[in-house]
Amino acid sequence: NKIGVIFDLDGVIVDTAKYHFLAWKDLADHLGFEFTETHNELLKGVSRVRSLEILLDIGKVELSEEKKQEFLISKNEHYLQYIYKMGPEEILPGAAELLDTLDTLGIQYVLGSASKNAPLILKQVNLFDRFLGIVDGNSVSKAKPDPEVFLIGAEKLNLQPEHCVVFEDAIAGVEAANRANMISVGVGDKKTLHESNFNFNNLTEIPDNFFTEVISEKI
Ligand code: G16
Ligand code: MG
Repeated sequence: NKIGVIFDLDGVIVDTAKYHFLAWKDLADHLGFEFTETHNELLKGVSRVRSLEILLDIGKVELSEEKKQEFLISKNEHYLQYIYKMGPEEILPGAAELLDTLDTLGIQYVLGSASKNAPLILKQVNLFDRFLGIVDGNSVSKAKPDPEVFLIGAEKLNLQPEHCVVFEDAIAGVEAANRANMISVGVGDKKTLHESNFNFNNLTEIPDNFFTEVISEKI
């Protein structure tokens, strides 16, 4: 029973949500309304365009298409200032060890992220070359919770969806994995991610026999 793994990026491999927050908050300040960390939760795993729409809803602000495009560009430029300062020390606990384990077991893995900056971020933390493939916000036409991003991931792994294990921190991502007929592993709060097939607070909690026994028994 050959299996493969698909990793989400933000919230699983690195925490870029804190940089998205700073850049979105700056835009909200500019537009004259409050944008909190609680609001920021709503943007996790959501595409850039959709994030702006949610932000504008929060501030009850209406903008022309032209203005929206302008702010999408300036937000991303601001966000990238933080990304360029990232290094391998920002890899989340357990992530590098998990990739080592998969290498040892001969299990292949790809990235399945909503971010259009995913290749750059992986390069910043020196993980780019380790992934068999990258499916990101540039490769999909439908954002999570649509399963497209993970189904393309399965193609890259050359595996049936049922043989793919998805690590996700966002509700939309868990839903996308479930809709793709994959095994979903929620990383983070169990109550929030209750739809996932398995759940861990972080990647250090994954038991040694997870791939060799737990997952293989499920498929
Ligand atoms: C990430 C973040 C989202 C962000 C999205 C798009 O998704 O969680 O908050 O809006 O990427 O990012 P960008 O503006 O870089 O294209 P993921 O799927 O890696 O968790
Ligand atoms: Mg995520």
